Amino acid sequence: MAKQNDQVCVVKGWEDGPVIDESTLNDDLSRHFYYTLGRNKVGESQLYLYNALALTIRDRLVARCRETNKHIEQQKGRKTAYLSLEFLMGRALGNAVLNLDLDQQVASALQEYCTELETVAQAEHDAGLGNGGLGRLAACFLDSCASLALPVVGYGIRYEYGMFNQSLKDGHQIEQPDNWLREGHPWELSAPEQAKRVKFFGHVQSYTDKDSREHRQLTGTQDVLAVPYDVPIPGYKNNVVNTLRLWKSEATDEFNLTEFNAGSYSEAVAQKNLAEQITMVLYPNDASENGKELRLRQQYFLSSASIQDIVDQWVAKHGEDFSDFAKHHVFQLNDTHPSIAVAELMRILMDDYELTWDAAWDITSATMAYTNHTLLPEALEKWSVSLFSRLLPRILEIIYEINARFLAKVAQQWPGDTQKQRALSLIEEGAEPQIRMAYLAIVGSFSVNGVAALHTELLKEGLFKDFYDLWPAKFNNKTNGVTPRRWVAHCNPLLSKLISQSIGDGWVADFAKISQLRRFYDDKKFHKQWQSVKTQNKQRLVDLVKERCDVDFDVTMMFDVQVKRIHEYKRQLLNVLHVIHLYDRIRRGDTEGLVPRCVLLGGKAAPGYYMAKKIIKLINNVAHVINKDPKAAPYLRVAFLPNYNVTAMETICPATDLSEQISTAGKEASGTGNMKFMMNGALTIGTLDGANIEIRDAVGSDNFFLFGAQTSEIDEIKSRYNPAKLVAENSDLENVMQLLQSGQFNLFEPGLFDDIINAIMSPHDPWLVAHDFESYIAAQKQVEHAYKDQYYWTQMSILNTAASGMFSSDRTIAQYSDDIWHLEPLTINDTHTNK
Ligand code: 26Q
Repeated sequence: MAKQNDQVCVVKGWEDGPVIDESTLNDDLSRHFYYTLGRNKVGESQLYLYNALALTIRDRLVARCRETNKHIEQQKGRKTAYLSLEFLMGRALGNAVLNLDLDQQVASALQEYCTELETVAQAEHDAGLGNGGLGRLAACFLDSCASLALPVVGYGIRYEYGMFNQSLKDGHQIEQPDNWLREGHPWELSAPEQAKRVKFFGHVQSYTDKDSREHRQLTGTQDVLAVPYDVPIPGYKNNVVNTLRLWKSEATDEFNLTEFNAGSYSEAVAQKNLAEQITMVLYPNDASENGKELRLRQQYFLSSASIQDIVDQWVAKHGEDFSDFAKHHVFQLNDTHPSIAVAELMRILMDDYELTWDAAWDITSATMAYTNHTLLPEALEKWSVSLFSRLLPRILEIIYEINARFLAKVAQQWPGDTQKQRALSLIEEGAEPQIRMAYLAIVGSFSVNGVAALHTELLKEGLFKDFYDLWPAKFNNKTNGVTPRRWVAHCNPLLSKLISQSIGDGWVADFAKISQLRRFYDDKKFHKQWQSVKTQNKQRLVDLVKERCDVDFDVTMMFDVQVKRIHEYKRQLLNVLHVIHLYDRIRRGDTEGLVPRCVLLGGKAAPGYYMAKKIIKLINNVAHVINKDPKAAPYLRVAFLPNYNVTAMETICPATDLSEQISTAGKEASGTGNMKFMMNGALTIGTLDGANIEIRDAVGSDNFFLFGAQTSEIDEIKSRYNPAKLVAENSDLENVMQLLQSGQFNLFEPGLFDDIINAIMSPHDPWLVAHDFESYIAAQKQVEHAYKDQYYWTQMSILNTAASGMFSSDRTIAQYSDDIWHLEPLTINDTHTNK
């Protein structure tokens, strides 16, 4: 499209672009291969073929994306902007082929190149723009929004470097930069003409307009450009293609010019670097790392660019009348990371469009909604007031004003209670006053939600109790979910085929239908097929573990898996203690009832998290000792899979028998790995924490291995906690600690694990590892007992998959839409493929 005389000029006959259908896929693939990429040999690297195929698929996505946007433009209803510092997308190709229903055409087109989709797909780098659960949740949500035909746009950051690549050196984690864009990213389309200007630093000035109204204005700012890169998000076989808009920071031109005119060329270039630094790298911590200025810049950069984008679109369509804005827009804040958007929308409405405080506040507090993802008080985000006043002086003013007005309400509710005011203030007083971002998000939002039933209850009773007392109606639960497209249909094709043969293929779009599998739980033939699928999936994991860890797993053994970020609260340590216990039994010849197991652990530690890194080293040392002991080989093999990521999980979850979800009760907000395993027929050994509780409720207590202290018991246990006594009274634990202390796992590295031993033995251990050891070991015994009866185990496995319907992110998103967003689904016919 070209613009002429302010008229949009559309090429006749190409209003919607050329017609593209399946029959042209072959031709398009070769055109992209030979011409767009300029290759001429079929034997050329898979990378070119991957790129040609991605571009071929992208053409089809672009056509549908345009159509979807047209519908969103025309519709009168609301639209959601999902703001997140993280979108952990993984690979896009396989998912796009699945959602566009192109498997067969792609397979036949690739035949001409003597290859297949699975091979070509390996060339794609994971888009690892997230740390873990929160980022992957955002990615699953986008898939579900598109699949439910909901008008939702994701806003995030186009990090040049995503989550670091993890490798191991002598069992220690080594971080390497993830240069994921090096070989190009064929899915994105940039729109530099829609760049936004984000203002940092500067000074606030007042001026009075002709009606004697006072206004505030920022001067002397240092501006950075936010350039959008759009990634298409295809819905499942519904012709909807939504957009994920990722912002890249760039220097502004005149910014360089002023420096250049002053004769300081090098400073100008250095300033350019400063601007481009903002979107250079993802922070690899999944608990807040306090105080880093660059992180705050990222947060404001995303929030400001995204809010400007929506407001600019509004003004282009409706002019400067914002009275209906809140009817048409919702901003969902993925944790507090983009919560500065509350103040930014206020700033734009007041300073740029001259709305009064009250008018701006009515709009802001009716459009913002906040999702909390953590119960750990130490993980709640805070920023120093002094940093804010330097970097974002106008935003700080607005936050002060929000706080003043809010504290007046608090004073009304609790007259004379200054303690209450201090406790609820958005500003935490002290030597270095801090802004409490969660409080800003709660005060500025009409909805506050937790991510699992227990989590939401604990927020209401604990962390946010006073706010709940003030505004009970704001609080709601939205139990997390994961997309069954990626996490079953795509990653487990064998199981998908079996399921579809049995109950039809409606489950992919409507995962509640998966409950129909229950019918087969006592069907012998079905059992055999179910087991055969599991064994084949295990073989794929065997190959991966051999290649990455050089450890021999065996499909006839039980696959016991814990993969997730390494955190003390997730208690990988407890898992290791069980492994050491099994090894101790083997050494003592106490092998009766032992079920041969392959134990797999994987996950990244935040680079500055000392204990997490020690735990990785311990896992590797324990694995090393066990794997080289021939006595252990028939019973136990242990591996730590380096660089656990989305793509690795796609091989891991279909192959898992036993899913380890063993966090200290009350600490894991939800968990989502637990759901992926369940869908793929794994049984869970777990505590009553996060969504485990709902998983157990759904599948029935007989089909779940429960252990450990409950949340309600934790305080009392802590008040009398004495690990030394527990060790003395439990010979299994005593033996395990003995082995650890004896240096069995660190023969040439004395003292290496002292900090771990001390943590377990500390009466102040917040994670209660020693306390839950006994019941964990007992639950593991039940697992063995159950696994020995393969018929019984297979029944439970089928029941787990059959009961996993509610853990589809389609269900979660339907609830977000019904209760918070109030969106109308789009209906889009396939105008491009003439279907
Ligand atoms: C904040 C400030 C500065 C630097 C980093 C951060 C930061 C980044 C990522 C803080 C937290 C995160 C990620 C948190 C996270 O992944 N939480 C998980 O969210 C999942 C989805 O709701 C839940 O299932 C998990 O229980 C929860 O731990």
